[in-house]
Amino acid sequence: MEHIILIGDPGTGKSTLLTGLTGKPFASGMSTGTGKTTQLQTEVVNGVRYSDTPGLDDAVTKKRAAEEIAAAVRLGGTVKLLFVVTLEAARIRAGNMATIRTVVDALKEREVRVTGKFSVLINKMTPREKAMWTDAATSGPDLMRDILNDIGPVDRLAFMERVYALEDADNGKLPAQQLTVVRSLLTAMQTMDVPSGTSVEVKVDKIGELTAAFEAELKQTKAAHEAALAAAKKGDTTLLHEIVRGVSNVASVVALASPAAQLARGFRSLF
Ligand SMILES: Nc1nc2c(ncn2[C@@H]2O[C@H](COP(=O)(O)OP(=O)(O)OP(=O)(O)O)[C@@H](O)[C@H]2O)c(=O)[nH]1
Ligand SMILES: [Mg+2]
Repeated sequence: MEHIILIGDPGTGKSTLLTGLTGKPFASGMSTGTGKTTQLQTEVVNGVRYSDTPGLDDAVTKKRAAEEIAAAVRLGGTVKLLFVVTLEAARIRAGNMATIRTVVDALKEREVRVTGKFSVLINKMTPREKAMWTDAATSGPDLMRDILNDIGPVDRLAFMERVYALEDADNGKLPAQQLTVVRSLLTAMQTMDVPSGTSVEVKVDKIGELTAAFEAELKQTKAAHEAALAAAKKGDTTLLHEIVRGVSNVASVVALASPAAQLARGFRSLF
C-alpha cells in the first residue's frame, strides 16, 4: 500500500497539511512545551495510508516522538517520505537538518534505500523568502538543494508560502491552491520499499551534536558566500560564479548569464 509519512520539527505544519489532503481531522495548532501531535495518527483514504508523526526536535518529548516515528515506519509499505521544515530569517535551520539526518540514518541502518528518495517541503515561507529561494536567476533552488546535500541527495524540493489565515489557528484549513501544490508534489515523489515490521531506532540523543555540526557547516557556507559577495562588489565575480557552477544545473545557466550586479544582488538577499 502507498504510505505517505510526514516528519518534521514541531509546528512546521504537518497535521494541517494532512487534514487538508485527507479531509480527516489531524489535530493541529498551538501548544506550549510539547508539540501538538503527541502520537502517531494514521488514516487510510482511497487506498493510501497517511501518517502524521509528532514533531521530533521537541526538548521534552523527543524520545516519545522517535518511538512514534518508528511506529509509522513499522507499518511499512510503498513509502513516500516527506520532511516538512520551516526557515528562520530566510535560512534553513541546523536543527531541521539534524532531524532529517537522524531519520534517514535510522532507515539506512535497516537497509531501506532512502538515498535520493526522500523529499523536503519548505513550509510557511514569507512571500519574500519564497521569491528569493525560487529565483532561477540566482539559482535559489540549486543552492538550497546543495545545502541539503550535506544530509544526502534529496528527491523533490518544494516551497510553500505561509498562509496568514492559518497563523496561530487551531485545526485551520489550507486553501485549495496550497493543496494542489502538495498533491502534485506527492504524486511526483519517489517511493521507497519498507517491509512491514521494519524496526528502526531513531537516535534522538545524537540530535544536539548533529545540530552543532550542521550549524558549523552552514556558517562556513555563509562565510564563503559573503567572501564571494565582497569580491563581486569590487568587480571580481569569479568566486560568485564558482559557487553557482558548483551547484550547477539548468537554472544555473540563467545565473551564469546574469549581469554581475544582478547576480550579486540576488546572492546578497539569499545569504
Ligand atoms: N501562517 C501559517 N501557519 C500555518 C501554516 N500551516 C500551519 N500553520 C499553523 O501552524 C501551527 C502548527 O501547525 P500544525 O499543523 O499543528 O503543525 P505540526 O507540524 O503538526 O506540529 P506538531 O504536531 O507539534 O509537530 C498551527 O497554528 C497552524 O494553523 C501555514 O502555511 N501558514
Ligand atoms: Mg502535528
